[in-house]
Amino acid sequence: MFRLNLCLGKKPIHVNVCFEEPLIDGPVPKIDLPTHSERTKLPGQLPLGTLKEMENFLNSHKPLVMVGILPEKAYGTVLDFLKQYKAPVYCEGISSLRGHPDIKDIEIRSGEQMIHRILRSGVCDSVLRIGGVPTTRVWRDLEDKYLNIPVFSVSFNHFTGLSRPVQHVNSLDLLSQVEFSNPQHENIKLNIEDSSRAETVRALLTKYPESEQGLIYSLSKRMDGGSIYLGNSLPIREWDSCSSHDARPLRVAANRGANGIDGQLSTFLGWAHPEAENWCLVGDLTALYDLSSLWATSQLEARKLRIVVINNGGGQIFSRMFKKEIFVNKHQISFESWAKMWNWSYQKWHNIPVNSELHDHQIIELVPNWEQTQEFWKEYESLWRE
Ligand SMILES: Cc1ncc(C[n+]2csc(CCOP(=O)(O)OP(=O)(O)O)c2C)c(N)n1
Repeated sequence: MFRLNLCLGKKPIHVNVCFEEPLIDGPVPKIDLPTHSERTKLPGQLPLGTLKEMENFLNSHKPLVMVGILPEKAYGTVLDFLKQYKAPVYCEGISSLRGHPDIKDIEIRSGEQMIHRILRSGVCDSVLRIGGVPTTRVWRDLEDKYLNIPVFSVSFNHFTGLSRPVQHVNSLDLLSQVEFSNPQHENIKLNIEDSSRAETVRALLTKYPESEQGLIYSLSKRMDGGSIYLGNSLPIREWDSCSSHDARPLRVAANRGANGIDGQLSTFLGWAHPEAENWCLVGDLTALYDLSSLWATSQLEARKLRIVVINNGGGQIFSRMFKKEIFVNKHQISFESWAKMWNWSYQKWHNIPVNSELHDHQIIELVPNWEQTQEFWKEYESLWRE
């Protein structure tokens, strides 16, 4: 990660330069950065696709659609396309289309593991990516595990998001012009399996209401209609697997791509919507990395701001990756004094209250029940064992 803090004119600018995986898995080739007019020749990318190429792809494949982050102005175009094309679709939370009632019959709702099943079974023979580079782990597996699965990507920038050749068009607007015949998907069988699994996951979320996942499920309902910013690290993944499909947030976003746990609260403060209830969901280490962000409070325009810090005592994403505690950076820090320092209101929650009065500058320390979280994981993982 390469970071640069600039102060140009009146506005501070924080630039996170993002490098795509694979990072340093082998010798590093020299890359001559392309000029603007040469961008279509980025390494690993075929010549810029056209409408015709996209039509050929859509008509000759049975793709699984993955939708990543979208600009707000593209929500309608993408939704219309999905409704007409009718292929199975996995919408990441940050697409803001997750759980949209119009795609209920085609949306994969039981979780990322279902994508693996679909790709392995051959129900879908390719991937159509729409929007930003997906944060979902499966996307990375397209580099090696699913190397033979063709990928077509329709985005709003030049990043193909994979180091292997990908057909890529840099315009979401093309989705409203493209013509196709509907693919022959085996949707019915797929839907039954997905719905019953989604139902089982929901049952687990209510069985363990104070687990980290159960809290996110209930909180997502409480955030209905809100503007939601997801910070690192588990909140992004847990939102995708555990938030309620019935909740309809106004917009959901994250600062992924940069991947840094720094600057997340500052991003949220700048991104907050003047009319909506703004929620920020971050891990405790992520919050600790940006404690000074609240210094800007006195300069903020009036906004309803709720920062929810999931305090699970460290970087718990690593507790599942590595068996060594040292990676977790365990701590017993509480966020009450931090709230006090910047004159924000503070509440500590062990469950999600149905009604609780919140202030415009509100910090909520959300403390999951460790045992319930572990029990949830155990049962959740056993669901997906073949
Ligand atoms: C600037 C920066 N430093 C370190 C990392 C490595 N990193 C990724 S996730 C993570 C832990 C995040 O912990 P927390 O915010 O508590 O979230 P949790 O894992 O508990 O969900 C760390 C240290 C990073 N991504 N960015």
